[in-house]
Amino acid sequence: MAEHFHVNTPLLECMGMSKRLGTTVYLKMENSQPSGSFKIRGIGHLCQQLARQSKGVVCSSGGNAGVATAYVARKMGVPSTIIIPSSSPQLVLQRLQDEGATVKIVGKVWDDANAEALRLAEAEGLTYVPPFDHPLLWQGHASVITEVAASLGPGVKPGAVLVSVGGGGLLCGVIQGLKNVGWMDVPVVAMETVGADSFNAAVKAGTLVTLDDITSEAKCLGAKTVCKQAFEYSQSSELNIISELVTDQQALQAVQTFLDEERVLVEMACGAALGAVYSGLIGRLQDEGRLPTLLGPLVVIVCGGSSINMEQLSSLKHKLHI
Ligand code: PLV
Repeated sequence: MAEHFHVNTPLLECMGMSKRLGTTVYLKMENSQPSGSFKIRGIGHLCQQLARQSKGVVCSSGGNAGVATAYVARKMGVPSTIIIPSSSPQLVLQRLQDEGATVKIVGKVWDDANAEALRLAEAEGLTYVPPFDHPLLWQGHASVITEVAASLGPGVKPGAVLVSVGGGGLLCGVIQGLKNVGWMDVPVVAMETVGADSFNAAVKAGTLVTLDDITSEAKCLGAKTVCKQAFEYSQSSELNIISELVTDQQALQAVQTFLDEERVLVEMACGAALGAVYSGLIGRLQDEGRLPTLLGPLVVIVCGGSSINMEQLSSLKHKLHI
């Protein structure tokens, strides 16, 4: 059996973003993972640990955790059931079915689908694969930073790392990775969209917050409550996590600019992180002194995502009046 399911992704210098910021920007191309997103790192690791003897796995997902689970399960020869909410686009359903998964559509947002996944795991004795809240996921995701360190080479340290936050699994993995390579002092800019902002709401409130609803079109960022570990990291005086938001329009504009300039199509969940550069937010944070002068290159985790194609992009543009 494979040691792991993810690939070592390229770290590419991004001329367009570097020009905008006046500092070197590197893109960690997680969109080029076999499942189309970083999720395969953590989910591959978790399934290796927990699902070897399993009679089946069940995952609740906005889309990408499901695709990663279905991919890993197929490679392991284990049946998979993926529960997605009705807000996930049709193309994800197709992608999951192509991976051989049994797909159920339950509820309106991820939290609804998750309740069903937990019920099914219990009732049918399936291994539950959480999309973002598990230490094994974070351990798996941490490899993204180990790879960045290896690519940058000795003596080069990022000035900051830019990530999108949904349930906070990627953020926890990135922090774990920064700890592993001795980069705990590197600031992390944690991006969400307005309307899928459970991390930002928790940071502002000083306690975990459950949103009433997910009103953003970045459905893969749509966990109503961020995981506890992500919130706890935000409270740690040893870490510098800057929580910021972009609008849906800014996230979608970022997806378009990225497609135009880098010729890569990613979903809005990823557009949230890209939007921090393209909307001028990073520059503004620096001007305001909230982001320290970057002492090294900015590393953007291009988390990717499969919930996008040209038709979906047009439909989102129409919906968001762009
Ligand atoms: N998406 C999860 C949770 O959805 C999922 O089920 O796929 N970028 C992309 C492309 C994503 O798909 C996700 C998470 C994130 C970023 C955020 O990662 P997280 O949840 O670990 O913070 C509800």
